[in-house]
Amino acid sequence: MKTTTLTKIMAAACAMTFAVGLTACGSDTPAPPPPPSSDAPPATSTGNTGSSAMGAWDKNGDGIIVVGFAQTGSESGWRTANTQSFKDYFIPANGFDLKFGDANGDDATQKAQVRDFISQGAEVIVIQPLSNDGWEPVLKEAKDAGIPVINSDRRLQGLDQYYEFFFGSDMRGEGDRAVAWLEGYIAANNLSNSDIKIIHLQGQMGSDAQAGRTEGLEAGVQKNGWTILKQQTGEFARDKGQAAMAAILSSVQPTDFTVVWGENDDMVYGAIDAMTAVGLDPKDYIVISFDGNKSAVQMVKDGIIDAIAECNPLLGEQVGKLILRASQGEKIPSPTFSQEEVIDSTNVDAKLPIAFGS
Ligand code: GYE
Repeated sequence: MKTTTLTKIMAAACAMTFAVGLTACGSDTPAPPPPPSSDAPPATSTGNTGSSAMGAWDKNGDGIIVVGFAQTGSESGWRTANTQSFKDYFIPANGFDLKFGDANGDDATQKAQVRDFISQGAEVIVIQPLSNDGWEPVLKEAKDAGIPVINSDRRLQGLDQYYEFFFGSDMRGEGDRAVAWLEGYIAANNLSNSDIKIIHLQGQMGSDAQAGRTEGLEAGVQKNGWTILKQQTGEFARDKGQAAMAAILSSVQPTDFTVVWGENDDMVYGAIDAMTAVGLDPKDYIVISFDGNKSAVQMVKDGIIDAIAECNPLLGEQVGKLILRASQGEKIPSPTFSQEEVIDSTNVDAKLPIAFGS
């Protein structure tokens, strides 16, 4: 059991009395907090419909809405599942023609692709931004061209006036839920806040997904007196997570840290690779991840990962249906967040069969 093995790590670094307290631990699985929901007012109709059956956003009235989709790249399992969900739903049979923009992890490329969508006359643009920075001029251009913009996945903070609605995850909520899980774990296992020493692998800097999850952790650290021992980005990718963790492990002792907080599953896989490469057993540490790919959920089942703050990538159909409603003149509540919770040993059997990806 995790807390027994964790005892070994802590016992080497902490006072004997504390180690004895750990050995006497009980359940390690607090209940997750309730999921978040939209903080926006209920939908109302503006009565604004176009001539096409597809509504006002089908400007040329041919029954198909041309959607420019600005995707970040293919950095993670989450991203692969997310891309597929858009390609599956945004098809002519559902009234869509999807123009796919792959930014390949580059901010400037992504903004250039959105400008191309504008100049090529896309009827709607969906933006899943790499980062939060520098979007205002591009969004103004779309507005001036009369092209509705939808923001999904990572929220463009502070730019709500430029998009029709946001649909995706509450990233700060995910960070807060992971913190609440760790607080519960500490209480259930009679751990001490002073022994929570964290290696923090951050996602792509400047993205809402990184910022929200990091802010949640930093608020938890501040509130509880935990320590962040090392903080480094792995850009949401397995190889970069592995490299970041390997570099960190070359400068810390195995007993210096007790927690690995990785801001997505892929970086956590990389961190685990780096740990095992130097003979560390991830089961001896508290490992917290984000997303919930099937392999990661299996690792919760196997006791390797302790908790995953869920993040739903399957946004394509939901975004598509909201676009159709908005095109018929309905005001879509914004922001609208996916319902998400924490996966741990208490609910892993229910979560494993429905987990996304591989
Ligand atoms: O957590 C990560 C991906 O924006 C929610 O991006 C998304 C994040 C996700 O690369 O795996």
